Amino acid sequence: MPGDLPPDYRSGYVAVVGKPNVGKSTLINAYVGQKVSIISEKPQTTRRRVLGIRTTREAQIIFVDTPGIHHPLHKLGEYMVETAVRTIPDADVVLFMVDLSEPPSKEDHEIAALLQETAQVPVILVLNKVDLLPPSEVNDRTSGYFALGDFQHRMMISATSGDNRDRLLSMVIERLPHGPQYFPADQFTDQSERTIAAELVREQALRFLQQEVPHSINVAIDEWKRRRSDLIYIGATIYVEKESQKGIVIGAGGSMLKRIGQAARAELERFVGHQVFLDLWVKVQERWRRDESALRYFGYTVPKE
Ligand SMILES: Nc1nc2c(ncn2[C@@H]2O[C@H](COP(=O)(O)OP(=O)(O)OP(=O)(O)O)[C@@H](O)[C@H]2O)c(=O)[nH]1
Ligand SMILES: [Mg+2]
Repeated sequence: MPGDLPPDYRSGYVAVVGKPNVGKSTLINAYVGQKVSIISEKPQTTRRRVLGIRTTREAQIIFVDTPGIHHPLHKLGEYMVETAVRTIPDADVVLFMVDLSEPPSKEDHEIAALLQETAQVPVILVLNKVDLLPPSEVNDRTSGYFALGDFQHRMMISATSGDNRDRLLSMVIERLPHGPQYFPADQFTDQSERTIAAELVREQALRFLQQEVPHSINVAIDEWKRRRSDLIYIGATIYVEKESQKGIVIGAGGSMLKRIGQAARAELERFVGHQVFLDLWVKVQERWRRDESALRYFGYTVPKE
């Protein structure tokens, strides 16, 4: 009950930004204890702003997952970068995440400069994937990242193995303002069931497909029906940009679509807690990532200010 909150209760928005593939979504899912954002080993997985909410007795931490900031090659990419950049001024704390398994890149430098210019709030430099770095290289690698800018708060973590995850969370909570619970204590995201379901299908497409094909995919949920008390029917369409990609997604004798479908169904069942019948279709929407109206149709639009 909000009325029962202690007077020193803290709450606020924590934007997690960085270049693609550094582990932003992995960390947020770990904090929330649910898959609110999909994860893949391929860059540019997250396309939208996704809230991951963790409510404890001392604080409500609203993590804002963002698309990786990069040099966009099409309108979808521009939308993604703008979405990420726009979260910065509204945050109470910013986590700037980098990947310790690689040296700093041009993108890391650019994001660091952007943050130093625009962030009016505490920025914590989060050096992720420490588990991949041999101990003898830690000093050299971290000093490369410290040189990105004057970040007073820093934490070396592993989002997957959990090293320093709790310490980073305490560091975040200490920097949040006093405030109420903005969301009910049992709400863990702002994403609808259907949106999460579409993303779970896309996650499996990202996993099994290679090169440009997985990035050319968009998934839409067309139907969601409870067939029995313990069975949900989900009809979904996988959109690709070209006829040749449609062939790849379907695979010889439908083998690829079957693989994606089976793996996605298992994820969906875990998510809804019921048996799922997943009906997958593949359609071509020519060059949709460059087409303003197709992007609008799929819901990739930046609200007007
Ligand atoms: N070894 C290791 N791998 C990690 C760690 N954190 C994330 N990963 C892996 O890094 C890859 C990218 O993780 P994501 O969470 O999708 O990265 P992201 O920053 O959200 O990427 P975008 O959404 O593309 O911007 C996945 O294969 C993760 O399993 C870590 O601490 N250690
Ligand atoms: Mg992500």
